[in-house]
Amino acid sequence: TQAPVNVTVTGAAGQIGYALLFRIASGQLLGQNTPVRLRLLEIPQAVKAAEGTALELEDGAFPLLAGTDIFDDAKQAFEGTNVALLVGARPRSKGMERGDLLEANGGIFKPQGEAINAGAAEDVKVLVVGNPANTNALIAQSHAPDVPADRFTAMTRLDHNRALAQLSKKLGAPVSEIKKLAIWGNHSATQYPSIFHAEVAGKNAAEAVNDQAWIADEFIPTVAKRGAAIIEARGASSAASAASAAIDHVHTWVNGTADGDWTSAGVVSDGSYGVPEGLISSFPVTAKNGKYEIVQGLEIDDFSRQRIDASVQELAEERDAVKKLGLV
Ligand code: NAX
Repeated sequence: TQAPVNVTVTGAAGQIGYALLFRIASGQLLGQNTPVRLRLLEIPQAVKAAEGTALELEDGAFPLLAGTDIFDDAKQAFEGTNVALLVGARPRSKGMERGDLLEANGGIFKPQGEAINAGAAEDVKVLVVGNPANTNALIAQSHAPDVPADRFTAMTRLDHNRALAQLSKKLGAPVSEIKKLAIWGNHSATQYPSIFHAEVAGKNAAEAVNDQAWIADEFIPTVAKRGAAIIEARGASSAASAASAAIDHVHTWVNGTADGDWTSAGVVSDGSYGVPEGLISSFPVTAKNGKYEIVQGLEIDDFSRQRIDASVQELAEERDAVKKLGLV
């Protein structure tokens, strides 16, 4: 049998962690033939709660779970890791300025990047979920000079899935028939979910919708502000849907996208579509042989251009802010 794959999850005692760990243990991250060993990272105050979750993982008697170890030290948690899910982050508290938020997260993602650089496995794949996800990923990546930059990604798959669901409802078509949706830019309210290249049962989705006002005034804001709507309704931020999207992101990365389809992920820009090189921005991406690649050669209309530029501008500002703080 195959040796277990090491999966590190940070923020393991948080609400996304709680939804995520059981799905990893059940084989949904890497498949039913791949045993996993979980390495949980938490801050010292939350280690006890993580230990409680580890007891429950044991009680799941998952055939693929080779064991669970808990750490409060990043160097140890990322030792030998093959898949790193960076979920734990510093949330924005009342009255906190963006600079303070970026600085607090720099204090988390810089040492984690260094720890990945020092000890992760050769084939490590990193997904940053903790917000601000794109810029946290950039901070971690810039402190891991020995790891290929394309191993660092940020999660926009939840936005992608939200967009799929909204379009599916609008057209009365199952999500399985929708292809080539794309989230562009930052995982924030400026993100641009685009249906202009999307296909529904083989037809162009924007033509099938045939309602520009719905796209501009309903679809885009509903997807971009869905996180706030969940908080409003549930009294807590998205957790199970975020965990589900993290599973999808890694599963696709490892297993590839279907022919004739793509997905969305925050990846290091190579300058494609005018997105400055080095920024971690969401793009339409395909996955093949364990690599995400930006879909090339798409025509970008004026409506899309403006929205992509606005979100990328925000990413550039976040990068400049963390640069000033000496974090990248
Ligand atoms: P919780 O506050 O429930 O859990 C976060 C956990 O991280 C806590 O247990 C905390 O102790 C831990 N933590 C803090 N600093 C740490 C460190 N240095 N090392 C290890 N663990 C640390 O938050 P939760 O709801 O689970 O959300 C986690 C993150 O995901 C947040 O930043 C949130 O904003 C972000 N999200 C990102 C999404 C995306 O699509 N990219 C969507 C969902 C979610 O909002």
